[in-house]
Amino acid sequence: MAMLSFERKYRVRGGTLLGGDLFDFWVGPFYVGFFGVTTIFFSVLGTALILYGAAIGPTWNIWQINIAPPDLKYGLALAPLKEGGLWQIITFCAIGSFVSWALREVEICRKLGIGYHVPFAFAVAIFAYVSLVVIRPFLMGAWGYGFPYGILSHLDWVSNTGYQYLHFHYNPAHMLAVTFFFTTTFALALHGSLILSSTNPAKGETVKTPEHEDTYFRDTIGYSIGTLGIHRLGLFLALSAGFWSAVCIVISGPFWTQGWPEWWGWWLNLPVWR
Ligand code: UQ2
Repeated sequence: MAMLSFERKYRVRGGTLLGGDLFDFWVGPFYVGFFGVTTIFFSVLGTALILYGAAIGPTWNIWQINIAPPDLKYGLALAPLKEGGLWQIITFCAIGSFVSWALREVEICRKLGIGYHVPFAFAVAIFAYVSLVVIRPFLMGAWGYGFPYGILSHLDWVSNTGYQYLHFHYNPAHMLAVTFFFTTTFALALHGSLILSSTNPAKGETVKTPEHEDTYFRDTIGYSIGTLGIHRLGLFLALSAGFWSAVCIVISGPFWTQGWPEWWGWWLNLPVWR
């Protein structure tokens, strides 16, 4: 296994949020910690329940397996196991394991003495998921508004939910989210291609420095954001995509019940047109 020379210096005790020294050890290259234990617990239990849900379902066709949330009539109550209760426990396990993983990341950051950027970024992804299966269903008054766990079934849910608002692309927060997703891929294409080109020079030439990378973009578009800057920009773009995704679905229903095209009536209704 890789054992970098500086690992000995940073693989230290302490920095734990919970459990003190109790779980403060490694298994091979992996830090355990209290939240490593809870991650394993929730992910094993959740996965087992998904397999059980598939086993009591009508198919093993990987595309068609579906674990549905409860009927709307159950509101925010617990549903019988085979009528959405399974979905509720699986959702609880999913959030339990995602949050455990984020907190394990926090503990590792504390050991290393680095910032919390990685767990913070992961927390935004968790927020996007929680907005779909907890926040919006809670605001709408029924767990049944959560999305089903299945490959095709969750795509159908997205399609149906979108058409309930006539044309989801008119949702301004959705517009922002899509634009941030596209800009993220654009920035990563610029960055990945630049790094690969400078680290894979022509035969007989040496690997190039960031000076060459800066100069490439100054020569082509007159501006270079820099080696640190591109990573700050990438993080900002990616987090914004996740954030506006969460906003665009949470406002659909709880704060806007008409079709999204109608929302643009505010523009047509401006007093300046009269
Ligand atoms: C850059 C730079 C890098 C990069 C990239 C750029 C040396 C290795 C990709 C160029 C990026 C710019 C100009 C920003 C583009 C803006 C948006 C919104 C996509 O300058 O510095 O470091 O990887």
